[in-house]
Amino acid sequence: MKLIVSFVLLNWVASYALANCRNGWITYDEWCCLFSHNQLTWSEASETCHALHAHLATVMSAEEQNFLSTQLLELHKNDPKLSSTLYWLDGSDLEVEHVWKWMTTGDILTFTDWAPNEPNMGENEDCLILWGASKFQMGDNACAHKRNYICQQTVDVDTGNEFIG
Ligand SMILES: [Ca+2]
Ligand SMILES: [Ca+2]
Repeated sequence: MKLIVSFVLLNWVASYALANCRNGWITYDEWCCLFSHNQLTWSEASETCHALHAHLATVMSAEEQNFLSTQLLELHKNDPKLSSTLYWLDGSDLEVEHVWKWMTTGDILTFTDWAPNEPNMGENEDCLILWGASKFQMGDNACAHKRNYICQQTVDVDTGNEFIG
């Protein structure tokens, strides 16, 4: 019984630690997410996330897609420019056309939520976006465009470790 209580307490402490993202970052599961206010090219956005010890956001499931699109719709609910607002994700088909990979891991995308008629521009559009015009479903976009971006990092769980042992 004591063990179970300890385990529950440990989980609670870990959850508490997980809930702490830096100011301005939003907690989701074991992630912290930052929705940018500025616009950069895909490469610049990727470098900016790295400088923050993060990477451009990956989307591994319908739940994650739903979280990001819901957050973005809320963030832009009174924004007249919603339909022309796009956010970079970590995905690219720069290496092999039509083969979309998460650049931070090199893994092929296993989940996609393409907007109608996307991806549509082949070699001219090699970077992955969430697109306001389609309630932030995915699209391909030219990497040199300046867009908003989403940085993502794993929550630092180290703060919970001092309770172990
Ligand atoms: Ca492409
Ligand atoms: Ca496109």
